[in-house]
Amino acid sequence: MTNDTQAPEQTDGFHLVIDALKLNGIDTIFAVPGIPITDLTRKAQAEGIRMISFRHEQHAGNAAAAAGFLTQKPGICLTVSAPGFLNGLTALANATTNCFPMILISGSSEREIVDLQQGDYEEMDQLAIAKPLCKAAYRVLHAEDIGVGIARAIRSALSGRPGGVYLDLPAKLFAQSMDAEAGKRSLIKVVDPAPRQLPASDSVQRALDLLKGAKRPLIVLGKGAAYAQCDADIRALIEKTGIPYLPMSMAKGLLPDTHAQSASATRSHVLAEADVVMLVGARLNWLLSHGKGKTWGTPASKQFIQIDISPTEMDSNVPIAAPLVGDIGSCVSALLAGLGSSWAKPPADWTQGITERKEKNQAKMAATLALNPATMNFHSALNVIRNAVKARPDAIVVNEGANTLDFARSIVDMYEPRKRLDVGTWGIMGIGMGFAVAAAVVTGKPVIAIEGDSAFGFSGMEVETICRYNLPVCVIVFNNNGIYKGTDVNPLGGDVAPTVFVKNSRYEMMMQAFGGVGVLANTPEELAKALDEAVKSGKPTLINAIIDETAGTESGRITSLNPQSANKK
Ligand code: ADP
Ligand code: TPW
Ligand code: MG
Repeated sequence: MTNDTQAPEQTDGFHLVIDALKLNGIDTIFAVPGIPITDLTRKAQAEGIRMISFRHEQHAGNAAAAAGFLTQKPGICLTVSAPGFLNGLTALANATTNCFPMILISGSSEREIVDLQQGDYEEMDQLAIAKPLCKAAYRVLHAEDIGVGIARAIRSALSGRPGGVYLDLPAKLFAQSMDAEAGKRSLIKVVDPAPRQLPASDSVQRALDLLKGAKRPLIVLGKGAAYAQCDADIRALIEKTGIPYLPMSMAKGLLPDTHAQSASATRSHVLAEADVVMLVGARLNWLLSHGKGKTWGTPASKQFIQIDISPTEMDSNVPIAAPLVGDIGSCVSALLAGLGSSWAKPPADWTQGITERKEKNQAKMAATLALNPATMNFHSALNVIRNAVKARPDAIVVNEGANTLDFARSIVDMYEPRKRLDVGTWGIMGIGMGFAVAAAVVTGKPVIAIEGDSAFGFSGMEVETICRYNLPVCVIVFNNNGIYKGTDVNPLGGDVAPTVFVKNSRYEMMMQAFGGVGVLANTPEELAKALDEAVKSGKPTLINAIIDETAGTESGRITSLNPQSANKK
C-alpha cells in the first residue's frame, strides 16, 4: 500500500477532549471514574494528565475549586452522569459562590432518551439542573465542537468574576470519530482567558480623593485580592499609604499577619470607627455584616471605596461612594501610580490608637495561649499549630468546623499569600480533604488540615486518597465529641443528642487503615511532636487531638444566627 491509498488518520471524542485540555495547559483532573467516562480517565492518564481519583465526587469537585483558586487555571472535575454529576454539583455551586474558577465535566446519558424521559441508565437533564448553579453551562453534541466547548468553558470560568462552569458531554460523543487533522484544527488555544480590565482614570481619581481626605481609613483585603496574584503591589499600596488593613480569612498571609499595619487583633474597633473603608476583592456580605448595623458603628458614618471586577457588586448592600471596577492588579497599580511621592500617612491618633489596642489584645491572647489546661482545649492545641506554621510559613492550612474554624482563623497566623483555604462564603462543611488534596497536588507543599470532628466526617473517606497518592497532608481532627461541643443530652434519654458523636472516637485509625500514620494526641506536647514529624516526613498523617468537650460554643462565633424559638420549651 502506498501513502495515498492509506485511510486518513482518525481521532475521536476521548482524544479531542484530552487534547483540548492539554492544549490549554490543563495538567491535572480530579475525578471519580464510571460510565461513560472511565476510558476518558485512563486515556487522560496515558496522555500524561495527572489523574487524581477520589472516593466521592464532591471532594473531587472541591479539589478542582481549590486548584482553580491557587493557580488561576480552571480546576477540572470529571464525573459520571446523574448521581455523580449531582455529587459534584455542590462543589460547583460552592466554587461559583466563592469566585473560584472550575469546570465540572460530567458524562451524560442519551439525549433522545433523556428528553423523552424514557428511563435511560442514570437519566437526568443535567444541563438544565446545572444552569442556575453556576456561571455558565454548555453541552457538546459533536466531536468537531469539543474544541469550542472547552474553550468556552475555560473563558467563562476565568474571565471577569471567576466561577464554576458546567460542561455536559453525552456518552455518544466520546466514541465519535473524525479526521485527525481536522480534529486538531478544531481545537482552540484560549488566548488571554482573563483579560485585564483597566479601571477608568476618573474612578481611580475619585477613590484617591476619598482616601486622601480620610481621617480614619481602613483597607479590607478579601480572597479576590489573594486570587489576583498581585501580592507585591498590594503590599506596596498598604505600606506606602500607611493605612491599617484587615484581611478576610483567605486573604490572611497576603501580608504576614504579624505586619505592623494589620488591624486583625482589633477588628471590631476598626470596623466601628473607620470613616473611609476600601474593599479590595471582598464583598459586603454577611461576613462583613453587610456593611451596616452595630459592627459598623454610627449609621452612615462610613464611605466605601470598592475594588471589584464585577460592576454589579457595587451598592449591593450599602452605597459605594467610589466604585473602582477592574481587575485588582490593574486597579492597585493605578492607585499606586496616583499616590505620588507626597502621600500623607493617616493621622497618628488613628494608627497609634489601633496599635495600642492591638498590643493589649495580643498580650491577652498570648496569656491565654500560654495556659496549659489539664484537658487540651482549642487554644492550647492551636498554639501548637500556630508555632508549626510559623516554622513552616510555606505550609498550606486548610480549615473547617465551627469553633475549630473560628479559633484557628484568629490564632494561627499566616505569613504567605494563598496559604489558607477554608469554608469560604457559605461556611460550608466538607471542603477539608478535597482542598487538602488539591493543595498538596498543585503546590507540593506540606498541608495542615485543621478539622472539627464533625467537619472532618464530611470528607473523611478521602484519607484513602491522601494515602494512595502519598500526599504530604497532616490532618488534625479536633475531637470534642461532636458538633460545637460534645455535651448535649437528649432530655428523653434513649438516642444521644443530635450534636453528639461516639465519644473518644479513634479517628487516627482511619489513616492507619490505609497505611498512613495515625497518632492520638492528648497533650500539646504529643500534638507538637506528631505534627513536627508529619511535616518533616511528608507522610500522610492524621492526628486525633482530644479537645475538652465543654470548650466550644454553639455555632462558634455565629451563635446569633441561630433562630430562637419564642416558645420556652
Ligand atoms: P471574602 O470572602 O474574602 O470577603 P469575597 O469572596 O466576598 O471575599 O469577594 C471576592 C471578590 O473578589 C468578588 O466580589 C469577586 O468579584 C472579586 N474578584 C475576584 N477576582 C478578582 C480580580 N482578579 N479582580 C477584581 N476582583 C476580583
Ligand atoms: C454542608 C452546619 C456548621 S459547623 C458544623 C456544621 C455541621 C460542624 C461543627 O462541628 P465541628 O467543629 O466541625 O466538630 P467544632 O470545633 O465547633 O466542634 N452542612 C454543611 N455545611 C454546614 N455549614 C453545616 C452542615 C455546620
Ligand atoms: Mg467538634
